Amino acid sequence: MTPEKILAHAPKILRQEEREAYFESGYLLKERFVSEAWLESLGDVTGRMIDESRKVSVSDDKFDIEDGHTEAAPKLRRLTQPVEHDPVYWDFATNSMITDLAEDLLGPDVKFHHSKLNFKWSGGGEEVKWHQDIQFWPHTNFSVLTIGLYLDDVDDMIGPMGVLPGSHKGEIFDQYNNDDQWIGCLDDTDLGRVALEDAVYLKGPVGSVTVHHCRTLHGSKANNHPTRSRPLLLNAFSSADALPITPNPTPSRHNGEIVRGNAARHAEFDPYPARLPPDWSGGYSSIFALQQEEAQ
Ligand SMILES: O=C(O)CCC(=O)C(=O)O
Repeated sequence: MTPEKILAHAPKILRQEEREAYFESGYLLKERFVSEAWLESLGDVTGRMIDESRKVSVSDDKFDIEDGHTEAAPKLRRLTQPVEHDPVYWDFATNSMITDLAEDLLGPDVKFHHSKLNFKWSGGGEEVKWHQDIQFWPHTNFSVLTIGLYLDDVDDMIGPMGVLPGSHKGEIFDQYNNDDQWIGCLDDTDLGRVALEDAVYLKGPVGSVTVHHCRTLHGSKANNHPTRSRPLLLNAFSSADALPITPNPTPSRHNGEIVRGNAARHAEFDPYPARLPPDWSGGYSSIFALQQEEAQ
């Protein structure tokens, strides 16, 4: 759905200026946006997930673990598809203030794409290199976005989400290396052409929410804080009329579910000039493993 058509619908939770600012800059930060009640439920279930991960010694399709993860001292990179693992995560994605937020920025018909919980653990939690999302999951149009929720206070010390304002209106980069392997981020040559000095880092207390457009360049630094992790719960949605054109790299039973309004009767199309991702129909590891060029 185009920004003009979306803006013509009355907003549910944002001010009209905030919606316009999102379409102009490709990102939004809403501090203290999520209620205490949701934060408590999400905190409880996330604590249980971390405990469950103590039994894991190699990454699997649920837990993506860092080197040095042990039962006594877990070190998680990611909980993949939280919505598959506990109904609280699905309720939050589909029946909370972030669903209203998605509707305000995607229009009345909203489709769920996927979710993930990036922990960026204390004591070296990995950086996320600069990348755009749409090359991971190309759609017939660009009305696709990701909403992040900070499950703890986030400041510069623990690797906040960084975005490059306005980059959603620019180039869609090739996220392959010179050996033609997918790396899921810009290579050094492309990065050299990007004005990273203009990056904005989205910080805020627990409950703050970030939104980034599927073409916005974004990334985050390592977390070298000795004790504080940076759990960021991410949920991706699209307008119902944006249809995926490649297999979802992180399949779940909820992929493609309509969470607001109705299914689309027609697809809307924007030209998609970028290169397609590899064929992940047989499985995908994680952005961390791919960006670090770990053995697949
Ligand atoms: O965790 C972050 O800081 C960024 C996450 C991200 O961009 C991703 O997982 O695609």
